[in-house]
Amino acid sequence: MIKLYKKYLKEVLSFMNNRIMQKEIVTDSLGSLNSQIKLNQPVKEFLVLQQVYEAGIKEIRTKLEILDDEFKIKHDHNPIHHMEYRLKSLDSIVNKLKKRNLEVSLESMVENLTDIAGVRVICNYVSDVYRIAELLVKQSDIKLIQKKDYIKHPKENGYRSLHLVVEVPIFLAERVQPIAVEIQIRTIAMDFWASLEHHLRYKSDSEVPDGVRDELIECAKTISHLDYKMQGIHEELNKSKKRIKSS
Ligand code: 0O2
Repeated sequence: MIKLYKKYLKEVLSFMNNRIMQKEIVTDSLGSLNSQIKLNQPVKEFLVLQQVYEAGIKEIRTKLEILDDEFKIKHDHNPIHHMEYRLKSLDSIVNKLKKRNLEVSLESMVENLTDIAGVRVICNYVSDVYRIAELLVKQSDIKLIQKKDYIKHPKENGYRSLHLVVEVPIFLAERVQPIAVEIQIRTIAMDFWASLEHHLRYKSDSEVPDGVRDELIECAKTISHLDYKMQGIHEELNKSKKRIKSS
């Protein structure tokens, strides 16, 4: 399988990475690629699957946008600040399967990896994180597969975020395919920390020194404190708005 991939890996990867950078992901990639290079079957199958995962992202994205719009109309507040999306690249899929000593095949990828389609939802306040998660998960066509609450139970390094893996049905021409989508929901402040921590970790070739690790944990605590303080201010403002309206 790897041998077959290797033959076309370079073309496919550069094509896909370009598309992902343009945030268009892989819509009509099959058509464009077919005209550029002669595809072999595994690559074609991979791209077909990529399109289904892309559809999973679109479904979740639309559902979240609808919830955000409705919330704005009803409560004069957008819980979502912004969203980011990504499809896992072919090389990170292969690396992850190898790292877990799993077979490198399309079947194994579908069966074992739940983060091929990823959506990151950046919310304004901590309460928005839970509200959005609850509203999404209770929809009748959404199946919750996994929930990791790193806000209530932060990781040792200070990482905070709510992680969900949900399954959403994709209606194709001849079948309905349930697709797993990983959703990371966190506040702007938590995202600020996670982005910098990720950058620092990947930039340093050596292990992160203990002192730096402790400082990062301290920063995460400060940020969390700030999050709850901002939420308090937001709630106070809401109350005073309501008081003014009713007087
Ligand atoms: P990428 O490129 O970000 O997608 P699993 O994904 O299930 O094999 P794990 O660690 O059990 O592995 O899953 P978990 O805890 O749900 O974390 C998955 C993703 O959360 C990671 O994806 C990161 O995006 C993010 N994440 C988890 N822990 C940290 C952390 O300590 N710091 C930061 N900055 N991000 C974190 P990947 O797989 O790393 O890759």
